[in-house]
Amino acid sequence: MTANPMIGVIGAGTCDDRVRDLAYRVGEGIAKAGYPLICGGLGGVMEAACHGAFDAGGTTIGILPGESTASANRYVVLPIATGIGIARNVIIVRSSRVLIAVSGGPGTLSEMAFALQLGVPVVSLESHTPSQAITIADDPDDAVCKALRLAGLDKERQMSNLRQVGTTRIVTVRGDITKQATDAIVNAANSTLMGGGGVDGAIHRAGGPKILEECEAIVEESGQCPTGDAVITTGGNLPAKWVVHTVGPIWRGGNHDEPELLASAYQNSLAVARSRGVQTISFPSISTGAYRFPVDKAATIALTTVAEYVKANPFDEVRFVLFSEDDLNTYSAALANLTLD
Ligand code: AR6
Repeated sequence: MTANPMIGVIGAGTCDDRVRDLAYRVGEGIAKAGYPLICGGLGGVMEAACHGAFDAGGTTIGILPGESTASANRYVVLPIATGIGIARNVIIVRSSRVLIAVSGGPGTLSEMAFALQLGVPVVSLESHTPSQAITIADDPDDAVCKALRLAGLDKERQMSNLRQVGTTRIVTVRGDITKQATDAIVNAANSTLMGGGGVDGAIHRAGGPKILEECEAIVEESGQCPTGDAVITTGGNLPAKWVVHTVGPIWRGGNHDEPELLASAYQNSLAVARSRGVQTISFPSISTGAYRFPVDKAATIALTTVAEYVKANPFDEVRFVLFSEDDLNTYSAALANLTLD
């Protein structure tokens, strides 16, 4: 086994939407666990896995045949000549601590056999695999978890940025919320709903004027949004279909119902998102910027409230998108410490 913490992903160049979705989620899972991903091929599984990792803020290396120009700006590409597929496979297998096979034909099979020969463990999402490979059909999250465990990487990094509550994944990532391709993202707005600085400004800038127009219509019809409440607009030009606008409390020492109001901002955001059929949603760290709520207290309230809510009202994923490394560490520690019964 190599000392490298890189995770290899292999699979077919030509594949259907189902396989592409599996590959995307494998890439995403690897990035969220904090590991770099290396994969190769022509489009298909490689593209989807790289995009999944890229969207989750991870590092990816795609090894492409010479002529391919596929999305080269989204990840590091090592172009090598077509026709030396074997060399490509050697690079991937040799660079990987563990290999995940998504789906493929004879080429993928021979890569798996080669990896196993070298002592690199293999987790496969399809059933036609060498007998020493671990087979996990159709469950990319489980495949990533098993792969990390097989490679001994889960002990190094405790997976503290992912917890499963019933059928809901709660994750913490570092990134920019305007780039998240979840069904909805949440805006830390103010009661006027007319935009502002921080994450509010970033969302209106990236989403375009349509979001403000919808906010104006809401205020005209129902008035301003009270602290702890939430409303919803479409996502304008954002990758997310919806934007939930919620108003967190301003920190005034902690004795002015700040914890209850913050919890209520999270609950009402989830409720209004559910009313539109949202299955995946990204939150920023509400109230901890301009509104000065201490981030460690806010993280515990946010995660406890969300975990409690999704027990009765599941989502596919609730993602916390933290802007700084410090905030990510604070939220990840709170997530790891969360008591779930
Ligand atoms: N993606 C993710 N997080 C971000 C981003 C981003 N693009 N930009 C900033 N953050 P704040 P609040 C983080 O001040 O405390 C506005 O003017 C930021 O680092 O945006 O609820 C509103 O109009 C911090 O950790 O929200 C209100 O008047 C977190 O998002 C007021 O600020 C929240 O910081 C709301 O204040």
